[in-house]
Amino acid sequence: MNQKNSTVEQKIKRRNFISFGTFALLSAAAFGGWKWLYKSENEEMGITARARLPLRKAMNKTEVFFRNFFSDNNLVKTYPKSRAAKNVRVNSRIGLETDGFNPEEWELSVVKGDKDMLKLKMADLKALPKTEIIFDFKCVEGWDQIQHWAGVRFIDFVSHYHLENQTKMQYIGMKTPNSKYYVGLDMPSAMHPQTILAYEMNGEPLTLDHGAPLRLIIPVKYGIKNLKRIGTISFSDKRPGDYWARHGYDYYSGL
Ligand SMILES: Nc1nc2c(c(=O)[nH]1)N[C@H]1C(S)=C(S)[C@@H](COP(=O)(O)O)O[C@H]1N2
Ligand SMILES: [Mo]
Repeated sequence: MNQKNSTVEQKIKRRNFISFGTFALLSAAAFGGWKWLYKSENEEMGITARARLPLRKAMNKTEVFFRNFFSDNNLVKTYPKSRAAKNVRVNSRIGLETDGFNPEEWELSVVKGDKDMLKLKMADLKALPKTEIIFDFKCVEGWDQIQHWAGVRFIDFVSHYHLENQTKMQYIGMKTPNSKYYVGLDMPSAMHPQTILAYEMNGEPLTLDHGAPLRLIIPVKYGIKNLKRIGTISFSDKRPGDYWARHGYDYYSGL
């Protein structure tokens, strides 16, 4: 072997040593990081699916970033009526079981405080200003459709019933009359000017499949948060339970 070749060989050996060393170091760091994450505490149970606390913290940071980025004044894109689907998709029907539910006897319960409950009938809601919206409804399962809904804007509802103290809280919870489907909403999204308590679709009263007599239309969120057949609305500073968040979906579920 001549002089030249052996220096080349030495160089290769050194390179191999360096790259193996780097690999070993990085592996150790990755393993350490994994162990740290694995050993760290779980977030508080019961509200969302379980995640290690540091991960939950990171997720909350991203959520706050997007919340600020898409803040209140940003409106969701709307469309002309002619673009609205005639055959509106029905997705899922949790909490819409026919267990003795009678839309004629339906009332909306609004929990204002411990012993303070509003009970409203359809006529009360219809007496408020009606707003319509045509927008692209998006389901996390991967479909979307331009749909036409109408009802009372949540902010109009709040000011008419003087719910200012309640809406100073951080969250709203809504559930079906049988409590089988329920959603938690951050207050800014609920108070977004395009959020509607809807009683009409394509100019007609809602059908049972679409959430008659009253459903939530919240265009800044994915379909999962658009609760059909609202029974109760309540307010809190703690995150209310959320059906799909409990099954591992993102609690915020914003677009
Ligand atoms: N009560 C109730 N509301 C619900 C659901 C449900 O299963 N039960 N599914 C949600 C989901 S995942 C979507 S995409 C929309 C679908 O609304 P649609 O059936 O009117 O298209 O309703 C939401 N609201
Ligand atoms: Mo959905």
